[in-house]
Amino acid sequence: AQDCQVSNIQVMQNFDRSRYTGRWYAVAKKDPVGLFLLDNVVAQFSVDGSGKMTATAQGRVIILNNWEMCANMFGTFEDTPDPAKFKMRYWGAAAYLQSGNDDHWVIDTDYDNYAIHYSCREVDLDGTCLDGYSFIFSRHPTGLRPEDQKIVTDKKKELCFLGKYRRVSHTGFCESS
Ligand code: FEN
Repeated sequence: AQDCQVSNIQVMQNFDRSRYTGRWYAVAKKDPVGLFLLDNVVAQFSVDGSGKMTATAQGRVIILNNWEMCANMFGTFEDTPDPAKFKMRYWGAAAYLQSGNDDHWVIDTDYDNYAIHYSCREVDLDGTCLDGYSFIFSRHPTGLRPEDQKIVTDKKKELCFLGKYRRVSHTGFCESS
């Protein structure tokens, strides 16, 4: 399936949200149009007593007057009939951070090393994604294991985002907050 139709994108089969919990380091991202997180992106997923998934994310942003800040973001997830597809409501701890409602799809993960996330915000008239974002996550702050790199490259192709990702640097900027 590489026709770039959003409706044909394959997601993780039998997604297990409890195995997905914990800390994930963004190692690469494809940005959406508009405001986003620059780098130092770390996400933390949880599942509460009733099974609902929530998450936090941190990342560096530069606000007005070139002020560097660490953005603390929160997300709550609404289930859909597909266990790997969610609707995510998100907002920031600070008022200047944008909030919104995005699709949140888990494309592939082995739970222990890598995860590939995808969100299309706007589907074009031809069924391809006009505006979307995607994160490649690793359990390891040092990056992906060599054996996971081919899997990730193949999935980037399937998402039609190959060549649109940038490496996410981790400099420790958000580690004190
Ligand atoms: C995700 C998974 C874990 C939970 C969450 C995730 C998504 C985070 C998003 C962040 C958006 C950030 C924005 C920043 C912003 C998928 C990692 C929640 C979608 C919108 C600025 C920059 C400059 C400025 C004001 C605001 O608002 N940044 O002057």
